[in-house]
Amino acid sequence: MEDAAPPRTPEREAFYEELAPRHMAPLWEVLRALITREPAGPCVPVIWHYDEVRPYLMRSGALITAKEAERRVLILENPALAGKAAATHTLYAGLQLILPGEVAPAHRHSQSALRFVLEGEGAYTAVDGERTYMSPGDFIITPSWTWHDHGNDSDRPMVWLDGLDIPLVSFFDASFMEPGNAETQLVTRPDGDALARYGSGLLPVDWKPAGKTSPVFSYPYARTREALEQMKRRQDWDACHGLKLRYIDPSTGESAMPTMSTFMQLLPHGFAGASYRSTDGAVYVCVEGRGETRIGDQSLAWGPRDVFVVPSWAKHSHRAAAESVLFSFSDRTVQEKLGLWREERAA
Ligand code: 1HN
Repeated sequence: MEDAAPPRTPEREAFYEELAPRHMAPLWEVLRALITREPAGPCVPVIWHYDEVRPYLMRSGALITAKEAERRVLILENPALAGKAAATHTLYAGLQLILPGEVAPAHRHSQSALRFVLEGEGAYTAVDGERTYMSPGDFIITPSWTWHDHGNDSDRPMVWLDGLDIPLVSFFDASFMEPGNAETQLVTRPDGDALARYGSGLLPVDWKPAGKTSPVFSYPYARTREALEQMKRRQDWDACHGLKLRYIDPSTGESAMPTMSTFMQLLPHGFAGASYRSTDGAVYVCVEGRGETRIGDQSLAWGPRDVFVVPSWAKHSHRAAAESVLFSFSDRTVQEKLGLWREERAA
């Protein structure tokens, strides 16, 4: 295939003008833009430093209540996707604030959501009748079409990163939403119930999966960090990823959520990773440590609670100036199911 479109001639132009009102168009004029040799999406690398973002989040807290806002969130928009409520081509990210005594009322929607806790302790999110109390570094799931509300009974602000598959669901034009008829859903199960039943290497003997999302909806940081800590002892580092784990549905081994993959990785002190790229653009959060991620000719320097984006198919490498832990999420699981996912390591 030639790299340039065929030349336009007056005769061709006249023909195209006849096609337009008939809702037809010549493929050969757009073929190269449609079928690119490599991913060529608009998404660019970007970082939000928590120290810079936090004052704006707190100002939003003075401006509107969680109840009035329904969800008091500052959307993290990719600069190349301004106004589109997207951090990458397929993923939404935002920072949500809930102040002491506030409630974010119950609703449900087709979009799946993940929460990654950044600041505060002891606010809860309720999913399907069970409350999970949140601590920094916890990864919490709100599965598609489950009732969820949040509340902060603690005496400090609570902030978490929301990750949703909003752009993906919009692409399929498959969005449904329903407000709850009570602000807070009825608690029908004790805290920790799901983790005990499904997240301890055991399953209730006659249990059958009811949906496509992990029955464990809270993955506490203490457990994740302990796994990484134990694994460190073998000194078995991946050249690109350090030690990288994926969160799974323990009943299937699949991604914990059907539309988003989630990961936690540890980079040892002094790590200088090899270059890597994959077709899943990702949103990262630094949980601990400090370092930088080089993406093409840019360098994003990160520290705790900073959020950054690595676009699809962008060559990147991580460096860690101190032992560091990074959480990330992407659409990898969707691409894998569709046979589209690719990766490439530096030769
Ligand atoms: C949502 O339901 C939450 O439940 C957060 O906390 C962010 C962004 C768009 C649509 C729904 C939440 C959201 C959202």
